[in-house]
Amino acid sequence: MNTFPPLPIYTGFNTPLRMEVDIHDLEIEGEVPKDLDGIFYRVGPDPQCPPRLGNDIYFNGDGMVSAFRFENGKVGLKCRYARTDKFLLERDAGRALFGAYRNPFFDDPSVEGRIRGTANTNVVYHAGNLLALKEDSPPLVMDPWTLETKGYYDYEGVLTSETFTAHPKLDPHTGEMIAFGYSAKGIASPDVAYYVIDKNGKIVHETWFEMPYPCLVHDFGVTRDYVLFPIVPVISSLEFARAGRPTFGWDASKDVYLGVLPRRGTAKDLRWFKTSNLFASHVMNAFNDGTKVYIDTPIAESNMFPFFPDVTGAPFDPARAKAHITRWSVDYAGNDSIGFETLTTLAGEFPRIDDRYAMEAYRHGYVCVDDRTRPYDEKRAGSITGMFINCLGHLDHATGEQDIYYVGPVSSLQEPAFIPRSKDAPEGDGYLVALANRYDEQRSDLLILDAQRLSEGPLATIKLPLKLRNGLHGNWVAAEDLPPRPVAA
Ligand code: V55
Ligand code: FE
Repeated sequence: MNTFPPLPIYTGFNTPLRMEVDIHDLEIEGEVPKDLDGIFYRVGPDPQCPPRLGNDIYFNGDGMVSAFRFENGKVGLKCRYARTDKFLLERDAGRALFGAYRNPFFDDPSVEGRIRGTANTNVVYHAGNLLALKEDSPPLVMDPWTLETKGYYDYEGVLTSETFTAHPKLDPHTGEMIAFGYSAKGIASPDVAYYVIDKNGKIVHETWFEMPYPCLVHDFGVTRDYVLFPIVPVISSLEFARAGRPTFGWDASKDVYLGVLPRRGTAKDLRWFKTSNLFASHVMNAFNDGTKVYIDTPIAESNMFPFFPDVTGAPFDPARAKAHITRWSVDYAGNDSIGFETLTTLAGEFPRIDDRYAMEAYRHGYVCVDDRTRPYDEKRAGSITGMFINCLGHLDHATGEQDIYYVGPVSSLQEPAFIPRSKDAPEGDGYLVALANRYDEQRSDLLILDAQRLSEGPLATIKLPLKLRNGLHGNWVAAEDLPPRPVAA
């Protein structure tokens, strides 16, 4: 009952940590810039209990939030589980009560109707709250200093969508948070709820619409004037779920759509643009010039999620799952076609930007690169399972230049976050922070690189005495934007 099955997602570097950590002053090689004052938050799946059904997908692990506190050249680390309803019920029971990912039909009857979220996908700070997010459930509020969980939040009852994206966008000019929930009326429902939340954390705009088919809508784009919904056929089906198959699957027969809505528009203003089948998930940035609207995402020829299998039974094709950052363009006032321009030869996913330039024309993008032509020492590091990132790439959209950091043959990287050198530094002038998985030592390091000089390698390596298994997303928050620090935090 308390042992994890000996599967790749539960063993080696993926062994669940299940440990909450406080380290006041981590060892550092090199120099952490003394004026960096803030917290790098990140979150990832870390299952508390062995899987109820004998196996599970990586995306269904309980959210473990890490907070790296930077102050005066020193760095501390705090890790806490997001105490979701699921986490608390299972801790109480001493075993897993919730079964498969986004599938309630194989849960213990005692948890029927409970929120199934794991809060494992992103941690976003807005209006004084740290929000731990999973796209199948409402935001879970945590204290930004103590990481104490306050509970799920429905915006004083105004959030009626059952779901809330893990990729809301913060408007650097207005302080608004732009968000949506898909399958907002339950698993595999086609409904999308779109929300604008003001800088004080109040929902000030809402509209509902239906997507062309029920599917996974992991990320979206926001420009100064429009909001963009890429619809890619990672379809969902209640029939699949009831049959005990994965609720989501890849349907290569379906077209791809881009929904474009004015930011304060309602369903009647929504336009659908259309193209043939392709795969996309994360968004680097989006912007508009009048009615011409652009969104930059990695695009692959086919499905990148082997655990959401092809609905026809076709095998997963890793070669066709390689993604390249591509600019989509549409004209809100024009016809329904979509133009595409590939922006790089680098294959990768997990795009980031200098978030001060979100929603507008921008120059600097960063991407996690999977480059199998680089050396990998399988003898020392073990075989690769799942997501693998061995380089960080900087794309200068103005010059087309690429600057690349390679992490070496016994390591891989997790998604970085950009930290501006100062509040008013020019775009791209700052740092990237990223976790490095040291497979040979079963340990993690947090690296700080100069975002303009990635190929020179880290300015500082913050040494962890433990490993943090692959997480999903995280964000830097400057101390001046946080609430006052409580005395003992
Ligand atoms: C993604 C990740 C998720 C999820 C749905 O990267 C999509 C895509 C970590 O959880 O539930
Ligand atoms: Fe994501």
